[in-house]
Amino acid sequence: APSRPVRIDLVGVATASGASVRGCGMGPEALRVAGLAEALMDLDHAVADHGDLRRAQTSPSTHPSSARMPEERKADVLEMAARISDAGHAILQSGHVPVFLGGDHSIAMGTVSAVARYCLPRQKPVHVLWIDAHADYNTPQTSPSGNLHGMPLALLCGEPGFDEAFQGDWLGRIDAHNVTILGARSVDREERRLVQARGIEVIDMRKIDQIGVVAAVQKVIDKAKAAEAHLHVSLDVDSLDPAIAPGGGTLVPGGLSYREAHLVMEMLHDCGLVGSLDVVELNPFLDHGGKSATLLVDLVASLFGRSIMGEEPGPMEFVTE
Ligand code: EXY
Ligand code: MN
Ligand code: MN
Ligand code: MN
Repeated sequence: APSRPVRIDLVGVATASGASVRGCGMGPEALRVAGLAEALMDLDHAVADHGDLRRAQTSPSTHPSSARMPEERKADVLEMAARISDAGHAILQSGHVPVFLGGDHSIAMGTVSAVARYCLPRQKPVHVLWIDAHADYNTPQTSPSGNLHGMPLALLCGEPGFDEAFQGDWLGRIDAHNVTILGARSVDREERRLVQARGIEVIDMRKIDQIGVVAAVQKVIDKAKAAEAHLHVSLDVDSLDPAIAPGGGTLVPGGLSYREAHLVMEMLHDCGLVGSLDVVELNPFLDHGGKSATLLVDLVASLFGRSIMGEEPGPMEFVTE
């Protein structure tokens, strides 16, 4: 059992408006079917499921399409981000650990903004660990696709190029120096230029191959620990190798292996700094019999203290009061 059970609040965000492929709006339900709440309760945590944030009405025009950022989809993403930010902020205020179930990765505009709204006024720095095949650092100008799930980090880091419609709690909330991207292997040319110019730390797959996940994750942990930061983990299913996690709309070969991903989560648990989590981009329509959903549940369980021999590795110091 974990040395310190926490209260975990699950918030589903049933949307795919930031993606071009339909289906990740069903992600929250697949994670429930795969036993997410049960796995966490099995670790003695108290779990409350807040159900899903979703639009009251949907029209075909808000569904992903091949058109480049239609206004309806943009409005959809922004409305959802505002609702997520408020929901997440309330959860953090009540001292619970929010776990956001996507939904496409544009939901991180809202999730990270919630964390920043809560932590920064309390002089608590926020470090964002973005575990992803992609950098998600495009702007509307640099994006090859117009899809907003490829832009949330740029928006959060205050990158210019987003019009007035994007004003909100998320804009420029995060210092680029407090972001680490882990597992990247598909970064667009212009996007790469921005990421480098802002000094964002990218631990790409090549680096992981060279130094191993232990050294890679330890770098992040050391940085967050030195800053006494709240660590927000944003886990994109496509960080994982497509062979073990086929349930995503933007798969890239050469991702994290089963054991690498588990070790990342086990180390993150042991560091005791993680105070919030996103699990995004799971597309049950593309998954193979729940394989990716089940893997994600196991990874979340590892992050919250599941270990092979059940030993207690030390106190879990979750940052929420
Ligand atoms: N970089 C590409 C784009 O901006 O269109 C692909 C982005 C995919 C984003 C995903 C889920 O992390
Ligand atoms: Mn992503
Ligand atoms: Mn991705
Ligand atoms: Mn800085």
